[in-house]
Amino acid sequence: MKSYQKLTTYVPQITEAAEDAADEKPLCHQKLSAWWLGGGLLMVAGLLSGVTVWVLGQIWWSQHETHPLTKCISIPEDLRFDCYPERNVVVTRELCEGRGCCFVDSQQGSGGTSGVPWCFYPPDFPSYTLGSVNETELGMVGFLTRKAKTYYPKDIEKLQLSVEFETDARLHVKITDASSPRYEVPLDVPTAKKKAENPLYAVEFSKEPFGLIVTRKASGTVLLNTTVAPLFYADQFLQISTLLPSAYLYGLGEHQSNFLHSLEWNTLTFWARDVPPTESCNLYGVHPFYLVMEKGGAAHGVFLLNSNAMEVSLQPAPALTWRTIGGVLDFYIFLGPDPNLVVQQYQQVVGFPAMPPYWALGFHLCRWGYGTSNETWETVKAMRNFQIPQDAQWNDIDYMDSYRDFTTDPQKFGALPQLVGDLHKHGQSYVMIVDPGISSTSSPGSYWPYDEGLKRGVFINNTEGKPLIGKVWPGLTAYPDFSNPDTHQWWLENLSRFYSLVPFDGVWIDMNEPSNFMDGSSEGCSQGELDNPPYVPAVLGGSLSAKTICASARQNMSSHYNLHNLYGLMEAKATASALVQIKGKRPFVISRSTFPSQGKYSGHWLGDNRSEWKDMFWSIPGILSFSLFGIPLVGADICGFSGSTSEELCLRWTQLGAFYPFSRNHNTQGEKAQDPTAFSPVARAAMKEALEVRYALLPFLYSLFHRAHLQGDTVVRPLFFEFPKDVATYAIDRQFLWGRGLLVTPVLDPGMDSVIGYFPRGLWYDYYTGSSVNSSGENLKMAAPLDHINLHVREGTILPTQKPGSSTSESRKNPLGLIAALSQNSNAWGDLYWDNGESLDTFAKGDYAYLVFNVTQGTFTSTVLHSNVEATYITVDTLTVYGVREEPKTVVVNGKEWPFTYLTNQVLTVGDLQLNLSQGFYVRWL
Ligand SMILES: *[C@@H]1O[C@H](CO)[C@@H](O)[C@H](O)[C@H]1NC(C)=O
Ligand SMILES: *[C@@H]1O[C@H](CO)[C@@H](O)[C@H](O)[C@H]1NC(C)=O
Ligand SMILES: *[C@@H]1O[C@H](CO)[C@@H](O)[C@H](O)[C@H]1NC(C)=O
Ligand SMILES: *[C@@H]1O[C@H](CO)[C@@H](O)[C@H](O)[C@H]1NC(C)=O
Ligand SMILES: *[C@@H]1O[C@H](CO)[C@@H](O)[C@H](O)[C@H]1NC(C)=O
Ligand SMILES: *[C@@H]1O[C@H](CO)[C@@H](O)[C@H](O)[C@H]1NC(C)=O
Ligand SMILES: CC(=O)N[C@H]1CO[C@H](CO)[C@@H](O)[C@@H]1O
Repeated sequence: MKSYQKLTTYVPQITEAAEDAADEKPLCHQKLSAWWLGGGLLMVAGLLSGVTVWVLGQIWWSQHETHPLTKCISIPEDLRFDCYPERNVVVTRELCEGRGCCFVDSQQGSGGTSGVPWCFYPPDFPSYTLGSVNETELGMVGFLTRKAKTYYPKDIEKLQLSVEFETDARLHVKITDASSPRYEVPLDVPTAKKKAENPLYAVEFSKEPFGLIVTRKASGTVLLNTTVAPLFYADQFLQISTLLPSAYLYGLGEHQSNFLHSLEWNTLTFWARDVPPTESCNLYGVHPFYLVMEKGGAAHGVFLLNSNAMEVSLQPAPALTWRTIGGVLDFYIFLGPDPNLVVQQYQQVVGFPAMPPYWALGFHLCRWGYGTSNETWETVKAMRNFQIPQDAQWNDIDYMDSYRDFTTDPQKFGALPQLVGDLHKHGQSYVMIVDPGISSTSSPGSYWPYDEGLKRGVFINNTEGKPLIGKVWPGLTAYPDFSNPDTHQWWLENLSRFYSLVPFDGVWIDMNEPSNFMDGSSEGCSQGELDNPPYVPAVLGGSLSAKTICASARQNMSSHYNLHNLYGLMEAKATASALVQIKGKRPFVISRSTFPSQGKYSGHWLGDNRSEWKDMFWSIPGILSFSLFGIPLVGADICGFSGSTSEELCLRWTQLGAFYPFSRNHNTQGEKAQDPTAFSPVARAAMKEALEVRYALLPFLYSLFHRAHLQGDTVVRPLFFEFPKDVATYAIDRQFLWGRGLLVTPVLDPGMDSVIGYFPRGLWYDYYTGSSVNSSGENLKMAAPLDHINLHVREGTILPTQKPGSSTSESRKNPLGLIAALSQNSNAWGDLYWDNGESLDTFAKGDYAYLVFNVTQGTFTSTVLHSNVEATYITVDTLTVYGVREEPKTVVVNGKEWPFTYLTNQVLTVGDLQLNLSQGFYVRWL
């Protein structure tokens, strides 16, 4: 919706840090870097608490060396692991050697700005030693001991290492304090009952210094080798490094970056933060999960189940360092071996995503600043007038009375209940924003959520045990503590009260990092070790309390220090559960902040992007990454949130956004309208056309969501998931697939009438015409006039489609079409999951239809594997077959001869079928 920076316009008394100015891109976690200028002049540039500081000074080189230079310089630059990751100091030889580390300024090598650390661990830096290892039922346990202290306070001297062979493809490695319990993420994870019998992995240890080595048995590939750098396990500094088998690394969100991460000394930070997406900054969500493609096309994944502030440093060795400031080291390693399986195996641990209601896959429209319910209504009417598909109308915070949750502005939004009634009458849905911050300044007795919240003790407290007060939209606010079960009940009661006034269909939860327009609280934060830990990861703003609440704040389950990154997850859980209780239907929740397992409760939008071409591009790596995180219901604000869009950008973005799993156009206030009706007839028509293609493909999209829900398949899919042996696909993030068979190649630059896309080896059919190209694995240039988005169907795919309507409640009544794109062997396969689109647990209850479509030997077969009453309402009207090489003489449907058309581009169409979906059928061409 909006971030705090916009507040300056409306509540001018709040001052903003320089980094937060709307147009200035904050630089996150730049290290103070130093390089030699002639004559020993050292120039230091860096970022300190959001302010760029330049320091010039004379530093005299000391000849003193603790470590023999040869030992240090013999370590290749790529294998130098940073011994001084702190950013707010200039690392001198004295400081470095004070830690017992090697200091080598690498100006001789790649130069001081390359990222090669000047201060790094020598090979004999003290670490833990592994004692004897005992077999357990599921694997092994051992103790790790450390003799020498490190330079961080409260080293834990004795650790317990447990290794569990949970499944053949899943290894669980946990390192905890051997003597006393530590905070662990309160996530329900499955536990194995017996040891895997034929694991794909082998585990070895280095005892002194301790190291864990995991190899893939089939290829001998070393997936993890933590021997390369010392293990740290202090109370507030835990660090472990590993070599990687390749530089093809993905995941590690939420960040604005290419889908394929750079390993050129790249640090990624994890601490939920409200900031418009910016490269190299910690953003709204936290997903400590990565996937690596190995040589030969196998893939593995690693998940660190830890919710503390952390960072991951990547270096070109290739190697990776995890650095977290609390909790335990709790790793899950997934062996795939193909990337789809890795993501499935990850979701077996964190949970499979919820099945969205069907309407959630329709087109959503929102803006901040409609101003009134009538203006919102006018937009809906304009969309209907032009017959542009729309399923849901949304409102941002302007619907509220003084920005307070669970209220409506009695004047401006007085007609909201009528608007919602009208939406429902037209088979459309209503979604409104709810922020977590609860206004704390209304006079007692006038604002129940606060009064009652206080009474029930549902707010997060400061260290004095009083509700912590920050500032969000309504002004001063308290923050509900969603780790407290009582809070869920209070949240439910307020949502249900509001529902009786405004019968909404879904909830948009924003600002749940949680965001705060002040740092910490209205009274600042304590000076204790939670607010000022010995090591602060590279968070934007330089402090854990930057634009959020104090880390020392007290929540029911633990400190905010531990729970911060879980705020959005816990709020989503409370909200989804409230929706189920209120409506008794599948909940629809879209959350800004996310954490592993979020997909069970909500989808995600990529936050406050800008109306710029570049931001449109960033959305693709964004949705691809969230596919890996098990949150398939994801999209970016179409046409851009902040700034002013152009017709061309908005048109291209609507074409791309028609293929976001979650497709919403959203705009900030004060900018020109950017809904499809706001543009020229030509642009409007092209937008409508793109959305109609989406609506036509919704049965296919819905079936993909079913597979995601059932077993963790991705919906939007990177090309390499389908072509893991084709290295040319590994860096692609300007194209993506829906499932295994629909390739989307959007235009991402202005002024283009063509687009270049990569086509992996095989036959690809133009979705619109059925004409094919036979690619040898090459880049192809295609026409891309303004009214066209390129879509290609992979050989062997069958897509179920449906005649589009003005909303899904309309389109769902229409007949289905089937598009079969034949492989070179003239086969194809597809499926359809169909149910009423809104009931809970339809699959578990058996209230669904599931059909498998198959083409072989000139025969299309629809096989009904499961059926229910919904399927009997639907007919199949048209079968279109792409790649029928010879014109058939006859077509036979269920034994009867049938009329058909055949085009020279090898497209066979059999129409007017009127076959009931719930009954199997065949179509044969001879
Ligand atoms: C391994 O077994 C020995 C003998 O029973 C025991 O003394 C030791 O504590 C065990 N080690 C671990 C890590 O459980
Ligand atoms: C693990 O890394 C260490 C340190 O770089 C190296 O000596 C060792 O050979 C590696 N082990 C394997 C199995 O690759
Ligand atoms: C909204 O429109 C209705 C009917 O068009 C009108 O009666 C009502 O006064 C309007 N409400 C506002 C707040 O403008
Ligand atoms: C916060 O303080 C209230 C009393 O103001 C108390 O009821 C509640 O239990 C406290 N919550 C936590 C997590 O300390
Ligand atoms: C947490 O919430 C439960 C349930 O309301 C309550 O019994 C318990 O005292 C709370 N604990 C703290 C630390 O607030
Ligand atoms: C499609 O039909 C062929 C031939 O009957 C069969 O071999 C194949 O297993 C079928 N595929 C599916 C997915 O049903
Ligand atoms: C603002 C609002 O609607 N608050 C409601 C929250 O829920 C309680 C209990 O149902 C109601 O009494 C409040 O009016």
